[in-house]
Amino acid sequence: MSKGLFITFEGIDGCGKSTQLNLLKDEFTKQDIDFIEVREPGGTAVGEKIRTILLDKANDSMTRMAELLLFEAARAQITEEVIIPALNKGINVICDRFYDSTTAYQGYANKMGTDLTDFLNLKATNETYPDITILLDIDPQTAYTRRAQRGEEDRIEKLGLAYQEKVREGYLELAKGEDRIKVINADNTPEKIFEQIHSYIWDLIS
Ligand code: T5A
Repeated sequence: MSKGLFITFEGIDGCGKSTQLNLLKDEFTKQDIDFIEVREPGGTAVGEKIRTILLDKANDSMTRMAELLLFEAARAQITEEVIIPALNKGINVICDRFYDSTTAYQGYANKMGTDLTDFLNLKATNETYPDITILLDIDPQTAYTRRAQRGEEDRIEKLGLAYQEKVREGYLELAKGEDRIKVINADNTPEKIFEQIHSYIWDLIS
């Protein structure tokens, strides 16, 4: 049996990942393609508890190292409990964020260093790599305006536009060295963005 395809979505806060992920889910469902959807941090009972701690804005005293290790703990749990078993059964996995988020947010923007984040990412995932990563690139102000319509900000969103700019730079730097990362301009209509995602993913499926 061939392994499932591991597809991840990445980008700064409010870049439109969930919107595109939903369009992909609809398309997979229409075409009777087997998949599961997961998100990071979260996606397991343990992971959802860690997510609550990470995003709670009352936890503004959280150190950068504690934050990094909590993201990795949630990732270790979902990778072993959900992602690897699904891929081994031939089920495609669509994941809203994976270890590239840690590289961009903690490695680059929080300056923890990518040597450390690369090492922890590999350990937490038992070297499970995405087959394709869709990076939705957008300027932080546009993403902020979109997010603002939704209301309250979480602990990480509260770090502001300059922080999101560093995250964006981190992602773009990372994409330069990784063929699997497809950078897509997310300042477009959802339909136009999805056309490009569709073409990248169907190249792999067919
Ligand atoms: N994090 C996560 C780390 O720091 N390290 C890590 O290792 C990991 C895994 C997760 C937070 O944790 C951080 C990153 C995050 O700060 P989250 O709640 O999952 O928190 O946050 P996000 O992943 O950023 O999810 P959001 O829901 O905030 O944003 P999305 O999914 O990117 O955006 P979406 O699709 O919900 O769209 C946002 C708004 O824009 C509109 C939508 O309708 C919605 O209102 N929209 C568009 N409007 C116009 N044109 C388009 N093309 C649009 N697409 C969407």
